[in-house]
Amino acid sequence: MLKERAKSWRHVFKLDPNRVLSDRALERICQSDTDAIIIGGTDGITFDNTWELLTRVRRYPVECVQEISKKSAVVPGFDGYLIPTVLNSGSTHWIVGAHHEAVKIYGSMIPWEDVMVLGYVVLNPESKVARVTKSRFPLDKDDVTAYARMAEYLFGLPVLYVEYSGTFGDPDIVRAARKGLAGTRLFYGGGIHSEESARTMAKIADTVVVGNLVYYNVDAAVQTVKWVKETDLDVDVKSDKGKGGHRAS
Ligand code: 1GP
Repeated sequence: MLKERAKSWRHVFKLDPNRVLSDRALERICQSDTDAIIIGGTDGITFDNTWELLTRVRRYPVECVQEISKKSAVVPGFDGYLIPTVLNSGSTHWIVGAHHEAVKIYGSMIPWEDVMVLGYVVLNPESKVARVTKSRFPLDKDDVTAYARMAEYLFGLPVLYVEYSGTFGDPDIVRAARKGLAGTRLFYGGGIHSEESARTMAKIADTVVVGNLVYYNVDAAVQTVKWVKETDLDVDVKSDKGKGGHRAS
């Protein structure tokens, strides 16, 4: 089950099929000891460029999953499929609409045990994903804790994804997300570019996602694996279970 395997993800890379990455850089990313590679992006994603990147990643023994952003680009042969739902989207399309269209057509063929839903809270208003999904702002700490509790207790989602895509987030906001979670995993993504940024979010989130850095500083990107994995979750960060550190392994 993908949901079970994802419980051991501490660090993942997200690769964009619409961006250029040399063979040497890809090799270093795939052999970095990251826990998984997510292939996906917001625009320019096609069946062909996704297939091509999957084929290149398949030379290495790393788990590789697709994050689906449109149904025409779904490629068979991944180890699993991540389905985003944007909790603060202003458009039902990005909450349940696209999902309904896809399941209506492909529902009988979907390998459900290899599918996992990610409950996104998009927090960078300047990001492409915020514009495309018509995400609603502003969100304060209480808003984010509420989304976390909804993900956990109302919708039973396996993952809450705090998405700052393209910019480093506010650790207090990420802590507010953590506060609302007990068993749902917390993914953090956005602007990880240095040892300090990697370690800061690794103390708060169960899984740290590194994207953009791969494309402008592959040396630092590879190092983030070590920085994240060496860092323990901060047990003093409040969660609904009243303790931290229980979800990292
Ligand atoms: C994007 O959360 C990921 O979906 C990672 O963000 O590209 O800013 O690292 P960055």
